[in-house]
Amino acid sequence: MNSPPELVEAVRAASHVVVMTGAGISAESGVPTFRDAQTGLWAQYDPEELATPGAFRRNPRLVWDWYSWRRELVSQAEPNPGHFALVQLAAHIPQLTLITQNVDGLHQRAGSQNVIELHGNILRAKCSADGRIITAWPETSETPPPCPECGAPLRPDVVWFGEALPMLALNQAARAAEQGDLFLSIGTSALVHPAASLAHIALQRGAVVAEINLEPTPLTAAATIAWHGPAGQLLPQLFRDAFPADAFPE
Ligand code: BJW
Repeated sequence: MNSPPELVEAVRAASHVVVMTGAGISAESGVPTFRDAQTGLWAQYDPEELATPGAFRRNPRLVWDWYSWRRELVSQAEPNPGHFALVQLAAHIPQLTLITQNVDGLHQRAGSQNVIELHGNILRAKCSADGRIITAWPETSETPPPCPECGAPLRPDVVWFGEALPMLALNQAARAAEQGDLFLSIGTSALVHPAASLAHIALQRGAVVAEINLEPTPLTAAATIAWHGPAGQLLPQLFRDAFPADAFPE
């Protein structure tokens, strides 16, 4: 299945591509999405009990253990052809800004650089008292483990519902959305704000907005181009169609 010709043209013509990814790009690495009906995390777990500041206040042990389970899953996952295709794309376009809602670090492990993480990273923790970022913590009998600096409970360094996104990351992402000439929304249900607003900022600024996702989303009707299928297949195909001379044979 070939890429939509207008998307191939837009990729070749672009001087600044802005890519925003969501959980769907890591699905083929075995990392569960959130909202897919059968396999998404929210089909099995209640976000109100696990992914809000109130949940952590009420039951820090439950929340820490759930994130430890997910951290383990992510540690065992490997980047897939979708992640790698974005690394190749970045090498063929004058400027590519990669924004992700994912907390799994798989883009970086694939080789992408300067990834803007809007919702944090599950492999890091932070102090629940002062927000200090902690990248390594000793295993102790306490759950959650205490902050090595002040002893307050650690929490995962992710953005829960009702929390502000990291200001620097959000500002960088918004600026890129304003400046790019092609915006790719990949593997996201386009439901969670402010991340979902970035595609609309790009549209308002006249960029071509292309959705690459397994299924239609609230963005589909507004997008310039919508291409539905698994990102791990569509992104390598897009790279092959846009830059055939540099693509590895299938
Ligand atoms: C594939 C595929 C394959 C599958 N290939 N595709 C405006 C309007 C309405 C509400 C709000 C608004 N502004 C703010 C809100 C509230 C809220 C919100 O957006 N709620 C909506 C749900 C209604 N937003 C917030 O609370 C945000 N904070 C905020 O706004 O703060 C304001 C504030 C300012 C100042 C001070 C204080 C506060 C924070 C949002 C944080 C989101 N956190 C989570 C958890 C992160 C940690 C963790 O991992 O546990 O982030 S929730 C979850 O959703 C996670 C994701 O990053 C995020 C987005 O999900 P994503 O990536 O789109 O995944 P899915 O599962 O939804 O979709 C996957 C898609 O992939 C599907 O479409 C599949 O079809 C597809 N797919 N396989 C291609 N192989």
